[in-house]
Amino acid sequence: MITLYHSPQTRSSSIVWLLEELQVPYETKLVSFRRADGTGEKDPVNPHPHGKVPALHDDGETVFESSAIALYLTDKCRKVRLGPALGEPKRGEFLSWLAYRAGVMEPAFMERRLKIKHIQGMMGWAAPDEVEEVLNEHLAKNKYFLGDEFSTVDVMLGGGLHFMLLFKMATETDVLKEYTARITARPAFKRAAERDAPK
Ligand SMILES: N[C@@H](CCC(=O)N[C@@H](CS)C(=O)NCC(=O)O)C(=O)O
Repeated sequence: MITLYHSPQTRSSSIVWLLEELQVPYETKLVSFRRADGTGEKDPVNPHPHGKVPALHDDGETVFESSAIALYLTDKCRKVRLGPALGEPKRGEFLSWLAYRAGVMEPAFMERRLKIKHIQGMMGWAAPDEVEEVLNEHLAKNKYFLGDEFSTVDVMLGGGLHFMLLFKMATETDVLKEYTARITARPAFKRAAERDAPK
């Protein structure tokens, strides 16, 4: 049984959405974590080395960090195809966009929110305006990140983008609005949101 260490309405919610898309049995273990407002604490049951969510246990394996968990699940649970397998066309593009959420998009928008000066050539990510340009340009030409095929990238990067727009960390454009409306209309997204809703 897949166990997701989870806290509602956090980055681990993307993994709940992914598990719903993949239609595999899973359980969630709700854990506490250190919040930005100073409340909460690391939960000793959470296997993430920094006590962050998400983390996952499956079949004797521990996986932490959203991108790693997303790739692990997409590769392992292939009853539903959510991206090209190793050796298939577009695998490189799939991996690149999958890494882009935690490696480029999140730090860029966080840099903007915290008013950190971007130093070209030093930061490991691109400046927020440039990230927005790339995302808008790509999604203006493609229904989903991989073209016509919905994939894990839309759950992870698209879901992250949806969150950034909701919290005004990214600039709303018609292209991004239409794209995020398209992906959040999916039944699996709605099931995950219902599961996460405050009771
Ligand atoms: N790089 C991690 C980020 C995970 C993360 O920071 N999650 C937040 C909740 S949304 C957290 O657990 N924060 C607690 C902390 O920073 O100690 C990933 O992509 O999975």
